[in-house]
Amino acid sequence: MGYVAIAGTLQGIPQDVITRDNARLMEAHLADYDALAARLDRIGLDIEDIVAKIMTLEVGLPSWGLVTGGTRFSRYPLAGEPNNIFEKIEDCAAVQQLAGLTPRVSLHFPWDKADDYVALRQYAEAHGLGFDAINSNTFQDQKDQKRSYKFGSLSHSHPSTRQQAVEHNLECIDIGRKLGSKALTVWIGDGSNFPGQSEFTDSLERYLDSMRVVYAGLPEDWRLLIEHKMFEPAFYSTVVQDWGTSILCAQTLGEKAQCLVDLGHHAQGVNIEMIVARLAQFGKLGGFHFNDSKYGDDDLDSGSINPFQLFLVFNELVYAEQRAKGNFRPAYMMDQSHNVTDPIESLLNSARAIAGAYAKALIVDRAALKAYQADNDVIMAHNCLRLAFETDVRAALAMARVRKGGAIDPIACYRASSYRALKAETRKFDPYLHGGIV
Ligand code: PSV
Ligand code: MN
Repeated sequence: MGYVAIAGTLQGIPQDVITRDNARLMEAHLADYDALAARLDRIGLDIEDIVAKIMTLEVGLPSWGLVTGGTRFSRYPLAGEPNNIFEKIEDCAAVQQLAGLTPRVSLHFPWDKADDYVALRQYAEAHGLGFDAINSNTFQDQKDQKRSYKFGSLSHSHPSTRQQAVEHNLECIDIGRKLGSKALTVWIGDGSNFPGQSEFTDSLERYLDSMRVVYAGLPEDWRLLIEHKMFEPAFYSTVVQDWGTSILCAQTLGEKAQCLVDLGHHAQGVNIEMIVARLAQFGKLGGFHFNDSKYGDDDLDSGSINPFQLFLVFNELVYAEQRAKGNFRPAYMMDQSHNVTDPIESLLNSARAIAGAYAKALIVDRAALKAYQADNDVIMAHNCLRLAFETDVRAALAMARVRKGGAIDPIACYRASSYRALKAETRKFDPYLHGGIV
């Protein structure tokens, strides 16, 4: 099936809608931009350098984040939401058009299975999109699957179940090659719900044995991203529970193995920005799943609960980027579940929050910060961060979007386009579809 044959328009948000909406806001935007430029100039920064840097930021979209998510209690579908990976690509393209920093989609298999990956790649390319890390799924049982993952997958006590999980990961690599992806992200739900249910050391050994086979199947220029998670679905222990186990596994497996940090996968109160610094320092920070949380793995919109934490994470990322001099390239992706909002609007807001945190981290006066730290001037060192965080950088973000052909106000523009309502006219809608993630 070629992409031409697939229903849907190649143009998601009509260009004239973007142009019209930008014209409406341009005067105020330029006034805000000049004011921010003057403010940055006073602290020795050229706004043009900041905008140029913001324009280089790229964050992958999660294919599973384009449909309304759900909890284990219910899911409330939205008319006009996508039914398959081709329709998800269309929605990703709309996000990319408006926000300009999400040029790739991260797929999840088997959720995103297609008959023809060459056609899928062409379809994405025609929409201006590529593919980010491929995610394997050995945390659910699929129809016709021989062995169950109820008691684990890559670390399962039975070799045949481990073998099946390994084969699935190898198949993901194979699909990813066809799509032009360059990384495989492995998150497993393996763990235990009861003390005594499984042996910590043995299960990690079995996991590593399986991962060695997956690692051996990686193409030369690929990375293997290990995603840790402290709990859920296993609630007593998980096999890859934290960044310590993750980095040990990555170091054991080799160069191409790195760690992926999902912001929702830690104990409450954990200093995640410090984990970021440690992983980056030892060359093992390979990827990110951005989201936000109040309690656990809530998968809320990036920056919606704790924007200061997001800024502090980016403060470490920018420092690592500057220290590495071009040799630091973690794959930034979002991993969110949009249960009560239009997913496109949530992703647009998240893109803005992520870019905003990056921009604020860029304007931290690092020379002054180092000097204050050396002098143990606590308040002034802290204020170096606070002042950057408190700066309103929205005009710089808007300028970066406009220069990429995007919108000054992405959500206003999206609403003006009636995109979702138009999709609701052509896309199949099943209000009784209750699965959490499809
Ligand atoms: C697990 O909670 C996770 O963060 C992993 O990245 C999965 O692939 C994703 O969520 C699935 O929703
Ligand atoms: Mn994740």
